[in-house]
Amino acid sequence: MNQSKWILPFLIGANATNAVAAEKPNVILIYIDDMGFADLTSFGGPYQTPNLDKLAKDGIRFAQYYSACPISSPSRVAVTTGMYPTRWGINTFLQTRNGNANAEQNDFLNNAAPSLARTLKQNGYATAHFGKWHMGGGRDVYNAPSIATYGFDEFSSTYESPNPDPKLTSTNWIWANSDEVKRWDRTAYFVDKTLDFLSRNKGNKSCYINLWPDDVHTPFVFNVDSDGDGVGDGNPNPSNTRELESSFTIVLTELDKQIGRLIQGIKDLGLEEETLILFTSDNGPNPRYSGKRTLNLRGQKSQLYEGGIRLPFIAHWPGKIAPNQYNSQSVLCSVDLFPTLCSITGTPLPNDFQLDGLDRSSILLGGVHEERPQPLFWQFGKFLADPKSPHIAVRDGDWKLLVDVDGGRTELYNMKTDFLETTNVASANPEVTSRLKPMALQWFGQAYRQYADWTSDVEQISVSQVMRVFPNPVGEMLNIHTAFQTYKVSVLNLSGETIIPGKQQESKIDVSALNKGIYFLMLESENKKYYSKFIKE
Ligand SMILES: [Ca+2]
Ligand SMILES: [Ca+2]
Repeated sequence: MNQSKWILPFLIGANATNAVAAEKPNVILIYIDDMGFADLTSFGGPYQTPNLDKLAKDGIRFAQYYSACPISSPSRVAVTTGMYPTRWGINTFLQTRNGNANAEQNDFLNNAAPSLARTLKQNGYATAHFGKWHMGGGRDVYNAPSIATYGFDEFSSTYESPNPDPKLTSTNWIWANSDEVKRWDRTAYFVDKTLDFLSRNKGNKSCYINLWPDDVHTPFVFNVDSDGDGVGDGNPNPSNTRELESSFTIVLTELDKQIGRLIQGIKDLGLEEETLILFTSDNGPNPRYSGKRTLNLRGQKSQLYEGGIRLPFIAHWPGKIAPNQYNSQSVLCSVDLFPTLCSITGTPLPNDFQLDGLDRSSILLGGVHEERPQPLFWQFGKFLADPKSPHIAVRDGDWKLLVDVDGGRTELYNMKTDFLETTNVASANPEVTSRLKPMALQWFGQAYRQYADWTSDVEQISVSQVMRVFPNPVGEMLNIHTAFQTYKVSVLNLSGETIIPGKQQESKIDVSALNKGIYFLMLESENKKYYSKFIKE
């Protein structure tokens, strides 16, 4: 400290960078897919997760962290926007256009919504998304905006995104054994990209990175090792074994190993004390294996009972977060991460929308319990919700009330005395029920699709910065629109092989000779590559 004070006046440039790095930690948000509350040993479960348990031991664990929705797409929207996802017209998993219409939801997150990555980028962060996206793109949705337009400098994602990485997308589906990076190597691939991004920005810019693996979502695919020598044969386990608990534990072990490698890699880069790691899941488990993955919390993925939304949460930042902390009292929610991270990094909040989350930085960093000053709300799938749970929920203090959108199926539980939600005490507590039920329904009436049709008359940030492709689907001629001065656009097949090589600054590509099907466009500019998909009719 003293030393840098002495050096500062003479080396303003270099020290300005260091000072910024000291105030603004790298932030890595590890967002596991379908991980149950008790998948980690440190959260009471029966499985072995030594690396994740060390992460928990060296930081702080929370017992009452909630996802804003018990399923992928809206959960991810909540983290991205800091807002309840139903406001943006996303209430269940994004699927085909027809399926989305049936669920009364949009095909993708509006890129004019607040974005945590974009907001941090405006404060000088380098930003990257590595892993599953599922906020638009895939199936027959071809018009989802590029991940770049949400404020990410770099990205690599899967089929369920507007920018599928060809190495992960050899076919028109979420995974295939013909993918260059095998299903069981995906987490390693995303960890490699995370470490590479940190390494390239070290000493220059602080990083915000989404590390959003496909694990531990079904199918549980692993590299079969038939002779048991620790080296896989290169073949996936048979399809009828891909939901078994024995397969799940193999995938969980591999995930744990890769996160261990990430933490070691951050240490090796000398960035441990400059890096805040947040670890959690997007929604509860499936299958739940008789409650082993939820510590007997009721329900699972796709339900508003605790098993669907209460998830493991770890914050790790050596030197800033004291080790061995466990906070069982404070209620946190995924919508809090946006304002909390803005607070920690000294980043101004966007002022065009009111965020639903709260700045919980003091709890996150210090573990000091604070009551939540306002209730939390959930909505899941007005029409498609699993009938095992009502569609709307509210948590206010120790009380949690669930109710259907039509006012039916009212259930009340006390989270202090009955967090397993065994006994509905709605009729035994009429004054609580008559307060919370209208509150929940009123919230739903106000929030449901509130900004679903919102359009901005301000030019959307960087929509055209990377690439816009039209028409799509395409008959003969494809038009490219990009703000890059120098670029090259090639057409690749789904195996990533170039079939129409790019020419400099070409804005129209004749695709009349291509067979019907789905192809990638690859834009190369300033030593970066961006991918978009199009369909040839
Ligand atoms: Ca999920
Ligand atoms: Ca072997």
